Amino acid sequence: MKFTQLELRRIHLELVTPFRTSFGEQTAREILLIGITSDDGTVGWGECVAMSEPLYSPEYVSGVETMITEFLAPRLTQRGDVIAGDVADILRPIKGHQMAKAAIEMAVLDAELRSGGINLHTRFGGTRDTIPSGVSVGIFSSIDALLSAVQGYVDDGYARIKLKIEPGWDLEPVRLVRELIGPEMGLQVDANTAYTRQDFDHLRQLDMYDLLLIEQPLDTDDLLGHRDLAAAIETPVCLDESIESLTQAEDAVAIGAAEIINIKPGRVGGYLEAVRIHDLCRTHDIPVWCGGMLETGIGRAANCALAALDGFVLPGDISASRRFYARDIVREPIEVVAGEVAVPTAPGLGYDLDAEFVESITTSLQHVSL
Ligand code: NPG
Repeated sequence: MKFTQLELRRIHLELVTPFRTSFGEQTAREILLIGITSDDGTVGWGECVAMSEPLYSPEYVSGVETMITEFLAPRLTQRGDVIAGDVADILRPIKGHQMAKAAIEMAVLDAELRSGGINLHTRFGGTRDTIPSGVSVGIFSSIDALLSAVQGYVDDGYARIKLKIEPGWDLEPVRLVRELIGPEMGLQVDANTAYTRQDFDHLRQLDMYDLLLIEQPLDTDDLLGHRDLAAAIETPVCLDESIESLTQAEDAVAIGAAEIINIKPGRVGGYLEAVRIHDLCRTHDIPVWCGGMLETGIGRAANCALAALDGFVLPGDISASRRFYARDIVREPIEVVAGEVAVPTAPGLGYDLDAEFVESITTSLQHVSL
């Protein structure tokens, strides 16, 4: 397709409740939406998962804006005709910046699918029409507050619980949540790199709570540490932050550092790389699941199509829109019914944008000619 314009639109959404992880607390989400317009007037949207500050990964919203306007958009212009399958190669000379690249590829993919009247779920070929929904539960200032939040999510019907942990907020919360939800319900923990190689004996104590996995306990670049931890504890070690590409996934699997992988399309440079990582993991019998980055209905819709692929054998962090937002920016917010989310089937990524609401929460807007 030939594209004529790129729109960079920053929106502000308040969270319904603060979300605290080992790297900080969020009470609102600044989200960069990328709109791309083709010469036939089709508009595709991408949602960038970068946060306002570089606390989860090096990328952040203002940096992504600069990256796109100064370096990525000109590469698209130079190329002329663009299809989604070529975007990663077109942008490859620019090092890193996976989230910025992913947002562009996502917008092109949406436009391409919309103009062909096809849905992402169909394009990916997922065999399920609904997917199990897991919820991510932040760190609380008291155990009582945690337990009451978890009970609320159990009542909402979620299929599994993920608890954010950090040193000082791990064994006791996990023990009490396991007691609350019973032995059958899926439970996993996410440390967002909060532990070190000195913590193996401590983390081994989590083995008694029958967790599905422990996610990213060690530093992003500590692959060997994760390999050693995987050998030292029974709880399966899952990588998130450490995996930014197919090559890194291959390496981590080869050395035994990733017994499970959390696939986040934004983190790995796009949905198409996410599918390639899924395919690799299937070949190696490595279970995968789809992570979440507090996406709006745009990202949630696309994540559903990805999570419908066969290798996604664990529930993803694809919760209801209202888990984080009182009002979503799409007309049909994601809902959880009996622990499952229906994979959207409208043309494109699968949602219908609520343009008026988006306009009302826009905090900045730039246009770049392509
Ligand atoms: O359900 O969208 C969701 C949130 C899931 O916990 C979640 N995401 O580390 O996986 C993570 C965490 C995160 C959120 C990371 C926002 C970075 C930004």
